[in-house]
Amino acid sequence: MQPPSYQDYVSVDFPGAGGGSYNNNKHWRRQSCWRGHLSGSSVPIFSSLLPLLTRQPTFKSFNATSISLLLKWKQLSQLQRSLILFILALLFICGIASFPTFNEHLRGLSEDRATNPGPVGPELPPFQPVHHPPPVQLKKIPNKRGPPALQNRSQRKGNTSETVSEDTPADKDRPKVISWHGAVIDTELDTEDTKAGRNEEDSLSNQEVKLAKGSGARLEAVRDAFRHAWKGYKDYAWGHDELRPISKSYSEWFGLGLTLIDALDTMWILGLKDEFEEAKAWVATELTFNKNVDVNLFESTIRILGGLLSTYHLTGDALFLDKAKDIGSRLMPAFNTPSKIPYSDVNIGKGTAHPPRWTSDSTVAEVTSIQLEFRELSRLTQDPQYQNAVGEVMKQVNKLSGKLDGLVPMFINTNSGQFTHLGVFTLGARADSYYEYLLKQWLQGGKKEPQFLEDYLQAIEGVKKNLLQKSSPTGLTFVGELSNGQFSPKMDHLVCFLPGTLALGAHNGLPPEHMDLAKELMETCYQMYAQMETGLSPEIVYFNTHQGSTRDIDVKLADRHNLLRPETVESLFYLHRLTKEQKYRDWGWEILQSFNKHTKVPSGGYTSINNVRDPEYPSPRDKMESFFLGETLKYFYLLFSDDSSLISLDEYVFNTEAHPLPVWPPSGSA
Ligand code: DMJ
Repeated sequence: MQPPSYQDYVSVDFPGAGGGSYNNNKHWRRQSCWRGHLSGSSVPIFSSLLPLLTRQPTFKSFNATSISLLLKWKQLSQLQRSLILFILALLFICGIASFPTFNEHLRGLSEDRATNPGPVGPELPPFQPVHHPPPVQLKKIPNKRGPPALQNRSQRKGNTSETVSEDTPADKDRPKVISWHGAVIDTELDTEDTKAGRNEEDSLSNQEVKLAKGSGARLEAVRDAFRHAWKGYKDYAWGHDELRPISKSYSEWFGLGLTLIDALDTMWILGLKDEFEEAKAWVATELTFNKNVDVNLFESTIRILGGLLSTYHLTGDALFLDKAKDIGSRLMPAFNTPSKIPYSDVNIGKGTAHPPRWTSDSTVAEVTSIQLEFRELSRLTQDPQYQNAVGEVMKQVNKLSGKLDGLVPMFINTNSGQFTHLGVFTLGARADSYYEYLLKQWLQGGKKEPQFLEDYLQAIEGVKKNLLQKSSPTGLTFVGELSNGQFSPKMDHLVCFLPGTLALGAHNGLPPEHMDLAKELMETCYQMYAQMETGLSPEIVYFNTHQGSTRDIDVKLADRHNLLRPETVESLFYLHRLTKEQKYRDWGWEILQSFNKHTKVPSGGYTSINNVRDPEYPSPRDKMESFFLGETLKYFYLLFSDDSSLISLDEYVFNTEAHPLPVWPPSGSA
């Protein structure tokens, strides 16, 4: 369907649980919502006006009450009457002008999926859904919604280039460099994939093109998606933090080229040499951290420090290590707090740090999910200050009271070092990657730090005991939340990292039941996509648990957005890599096609959307998050690759932004 000719955004801040307006998981972000969906202030006015709009006065009911009203009216002064008439006239005009918005709100509430004319008000240029000719392909995939079409993109000009030379590793601790060849070799064909028969790809040499063709159409589809996303970034946001693909502009968060840095190792892994070289040139000549800018410690650690470290490991290029050292040392002032629990924000130019304006709390996930990166920085630089700082945080959190069976609250105070807002437990926003990093620190260090394992195992038991339930009617296993003893069947999409983490633990010798649970939760996360009309998951779902429910999953109006998040694809990658079950790939393939169908912007880039329940008009938010390139597309590629030595799970741990860091070799070995 055609989008509305113009759109009207209303920005609303949603207050977080006890933490001021810190919101959107780990981001301080305002959420743009469609007026009529969320802007509640207009609703009461229109509700009261509705009778006036829908009913005609009838003189039949001109009864005693009406007469007494008339008498009262006559008792009013001229001024009072004029005022009342003026207000009524004003309400009437507002009502007429806003009736379409109110009408849309009602339609949203009743889950009516009829064509949506959209709200009014000029702002952004219209979102044009990509035209989808018939699929290239491939075997039919079972899909309740019917298989969405894969876009048949125009073939690219042959522009072969020589194989990149690998820098000699300068650091003996650095594990093997993953070459372009390593990146594109797939030993077996994906049996489901037919060869796309494309022309030579612009980023690969002849030899590599052969290899790329042999690696299957699904891998090609991921490369195409990446190139399309990159085109938008390059054309409209080059060197800036995030692409705004609808308005063909960009947004700045830290002003550090966030998308470009987050995407570096993805380009390397996907074998996109030309794109990588261009981005590397920008890092070499343009990227500077000597800037008077406040950055979020967690976000810049996982995306920038993590991205630079992993690119260094994959390429062996010292440029990336130098940049990693620079940003790493500039982030250190965050740890200068009374408790040594770091502040959320650092000014990397001035060397000052501070908590958010409204609180001295930090988020538990944020202070406990920077460890892999700083530990690795210490190992590479042989400077223990980084590891010591993040290790101290883990030591303190390990001993704190306020946990429930290994589950942690969501906030921690930077003055006292104690948990705050006690009694609320979630595996979603503000706590999620605490659990992920317990397991991964244990793996990164070669399984020599038993405290991490102990805490992880205890926490998983805590999840099973307190947060795990089954939905009705079909019995999907889900992870809910607990608030002062009260269970809520709410699950963030963010929780979908958990199946992958559980599977990784089971692969490393933890109880096999962890793998069983991983599989059950994987099915649930997949259903969060499959049961939506666009085939894309909302940000948050609620599961029905009472007998007699007709559907398992409910979505609130405010939670219908999809930010192109990676967690489900990430877990599909782990589950497939570790079980080899084909269904995980097929689920991923469905999801990729849904992204292509509903979030791809014709002029380049992908956009997050407001409404996963409206396939006709999913309502673009005009933002491509850096993690779409850093994580989502990378995990898609690894999911479809048959080469399990491509970022071997025995040699690397992925940080929470999908940047692979090496498992440390036993001391003494190279
Ligand atoms: C990413 O920045 C990371 O994966 C983080 O752990 C969670 N939020 C986003 C992706 O959803």
